[in-house]
Amino acid sequence: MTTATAIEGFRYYPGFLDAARQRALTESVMAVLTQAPAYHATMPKSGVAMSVAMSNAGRFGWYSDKEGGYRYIERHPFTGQPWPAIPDEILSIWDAVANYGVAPECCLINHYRAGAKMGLHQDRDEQDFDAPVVSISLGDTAVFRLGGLNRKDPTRAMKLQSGDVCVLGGASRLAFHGIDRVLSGSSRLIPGGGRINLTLRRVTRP
Ligand code: MD6
Ligand code: FE
Repeated sequence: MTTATAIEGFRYYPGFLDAARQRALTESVMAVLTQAPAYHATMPKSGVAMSVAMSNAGRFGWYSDKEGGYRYIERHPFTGQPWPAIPDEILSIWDAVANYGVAPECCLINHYRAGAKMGLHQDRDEQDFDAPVVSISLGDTAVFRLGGLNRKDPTRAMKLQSGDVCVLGGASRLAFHGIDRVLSGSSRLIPGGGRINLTLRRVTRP
């Protein structure tokens, strides 16, 4: 049996946000989603819709569709409006854990309803891999899978609960990762149920 060794630069902060901060954060995310409604991006070439609903805050938003592929765009693809600003309480989490001198430019909001998951992938649509990606979990518990720099490398599964924060920096910045499944009904935080994951990113080089 092989065990994946912990990859350099990956940090996990279980229970980083207490219940009150989780509620406050959820309210600000819901306010962003009112301005910038979540949508189902489609995969390049196949055009198959992703099971996770997405939206963004910040100067740039991550998006994908059949023709254009994976990319960052400065306006909501359907409303045409600029993305809402990243709420201050989200920026303060970056300040606390990113160890990177400049503010993030994108907060990708991933909303998992029953049955949604995310295949193993690398986050490599950014120009700046020196900046980490900071992930914040809210709502239902997820089974997160973290591998290495090659798709075939051994992986390990870990549960991400509401209030957990993790950082993919250093060598782990380009590690393969995904969400195997979400444990439906494990939390009552998100209105209507499910899980919300926020990832904070730099898109351009400072
Ligand atoms: C999720 N997370 O937790 C998916 N990406 O729903 C990610 O894809 C991710 O957790 C980059 C860095 C950390 C992550
Ligand atoms: Fe990712």
